[in-house]
Amino acid sequence: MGKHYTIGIPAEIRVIKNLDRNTVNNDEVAGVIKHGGIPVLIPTRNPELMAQYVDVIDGLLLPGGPDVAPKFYGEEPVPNLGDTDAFLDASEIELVKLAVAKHKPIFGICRGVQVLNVALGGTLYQDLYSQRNRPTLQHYQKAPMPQGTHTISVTPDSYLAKIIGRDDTTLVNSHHHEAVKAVSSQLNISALAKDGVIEGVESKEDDLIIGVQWHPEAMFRTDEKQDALFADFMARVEKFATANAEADLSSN
Ligand SMILES: [Mn+2]
Repeated sequence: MGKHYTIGIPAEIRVIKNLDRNTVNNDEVAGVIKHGGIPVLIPTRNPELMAQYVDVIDGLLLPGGPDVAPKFYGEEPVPNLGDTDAFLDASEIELVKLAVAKHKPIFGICRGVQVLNVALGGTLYQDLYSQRNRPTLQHYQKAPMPQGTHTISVTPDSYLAKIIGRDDTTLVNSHHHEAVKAVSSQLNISALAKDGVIEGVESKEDDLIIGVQWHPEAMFRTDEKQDALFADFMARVEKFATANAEADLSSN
């Protein structure tokens, strides 16, 4: 691609551990750079500035991170809820709403799926193991992150199926104890674990939003399917940026 598109990645600030510095997962940055994007880290202490950030990015990558504060979907915290940061949540929820309104593609990873769902009106399990009354697989793996541990069933006719196929033996890594509970009315389920836990969501009407509950950024270097998720993201960014530019021209 000729133009380098800018990809906003919200930066976590480790307030929880009293480390006052912006951090982001290097692997997500590396995946974007590999496919020609320019990552732009977005500080997350000022949710009111997110409209300005959305104006300067072409796509939004929501990385993994802490749990989502349950107040954002109308619940009180249960005992097994993990670390949360309401400024990070508020900033990312604002980014999702604005990116959707301005047709900027989104790629959500792990926590990113959860933020997507909450921003668009869905709810979460705060903790799968204490809240889900069904047999549940190990979703917080003890294997190294680049290694897949549980399989997924990809929804027929989903956009995700076009990217990674529907091989029932596809292994993904898993590092979560939260998961989507009630799916947003704006999203479809694109993948399930064999225990029924939701592992992927995507937009209903187009390919603006793709979210996966696993960590492709830890696998893309050695796994073609996971690499394809980053390639597809940048292709979507180029497609929507071109369409947005044409729409701007015709409205002037
Ligand atoms: Mn999982």
